[in-house]
Amino acid sequence: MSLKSFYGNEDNRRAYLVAAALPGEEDSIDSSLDELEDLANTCGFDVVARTTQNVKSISGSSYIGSGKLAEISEMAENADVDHLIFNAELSAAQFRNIAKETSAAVHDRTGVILEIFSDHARTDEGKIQVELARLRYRLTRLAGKGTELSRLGGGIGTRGPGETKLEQDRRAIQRRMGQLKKELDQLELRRKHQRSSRQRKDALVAAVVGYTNAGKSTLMNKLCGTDIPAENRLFMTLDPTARKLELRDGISYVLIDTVGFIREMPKHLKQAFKATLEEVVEADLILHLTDVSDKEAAMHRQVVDEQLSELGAGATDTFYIANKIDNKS
Ligand SMILES: Nc1nc2c(ncn2[C@@H]2O[C@H](COP(=O)(O)OP(=O)(O)OP(=O)(O)O)[C@@H](O)[C@H]2O)c(=O)[nH]1
Ligand SMILES: [Mg+2]
Repeated sequence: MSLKSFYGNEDNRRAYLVAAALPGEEDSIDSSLDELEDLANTCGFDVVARTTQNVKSISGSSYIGSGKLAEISEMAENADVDHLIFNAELSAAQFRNIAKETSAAVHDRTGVILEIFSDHARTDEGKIQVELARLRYRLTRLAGKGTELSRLGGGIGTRGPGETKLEQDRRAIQRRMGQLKKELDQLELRRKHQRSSRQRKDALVAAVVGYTNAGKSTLMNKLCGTDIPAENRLFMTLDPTARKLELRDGISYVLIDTVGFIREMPKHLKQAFKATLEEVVEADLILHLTDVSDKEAAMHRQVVDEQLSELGAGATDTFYIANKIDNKS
């Protein structure tokens, strides 16, 4: 499904970004919002303003304080802004309570990332992985709703109004997820065969990894003559591409372009893209690219290292590559 059909054919894509900053986060919140704006732009939104509320703790019911929420909602209405994008993964309850307070459409960071992934998936495997992640995300939302409605029903033994429908929805989602997992298992087998035939060819497998937009596909295109789409947009690449590279030292390499990393990668995506990320775990070498012209380069590098360790690739021989050095001021 394209982004356009997901959001309907509406023309108004004007959006506000909304963040809560905990004590100690006041300084880093701007760069976090810069990234959210890049994500929103990639998703086709036109960000017109951002609001940050400094809070002692995140509100479990509405993420930010209810007074601030009412203020933002009124501002949005007056400025003809139809979308509020929150800089977090909202819980089911937060989502519902916020939606009650505003006429604007409510989005969270995870939802925006999932939409970008959905729009950029090209292969069968990529599409299935994204659909699985989106269904898991929907299921968490439904779970919250179900609990609330069954409480409305009066407790044990009685069914809440609409609960049956919710149960049906939940079961339908679970059925679809089961189907998708089976399909994914088949594709994973094929991927494993491809990997072992690559290993038999005596080539060194090098995975090109890095934060999203670091320049991985551009490097791969230059070195291997591939034609992977490379643009100044986040998560352009979801599906790995492998290509042979013969160097003058006589060693044969297979380079693999991979999906980018981001801080606080939604857990549903991590889970769904496990098979793809196996390519990185099984590689002989890691070429870790960092966009050194980005003011958050050090954080990007740390996030990627942490996520590689989490995947089990922390001990793989790694070459750190400073990219976009021409762009550094
Ligand atoms: N100035 C400059 N720009 C670069 C360099 N390498 C890549 N870019 C640009 O950076 C943007 C992102 O490049 P990609 O190759 O798509 O980056 P990626 O890491 O594959 O990104 P994702 O697949 O979205 O995670 C593109 O607009 C490239 O033209 C470089 O060395 N210098
Ligand atoms: Mg890429």
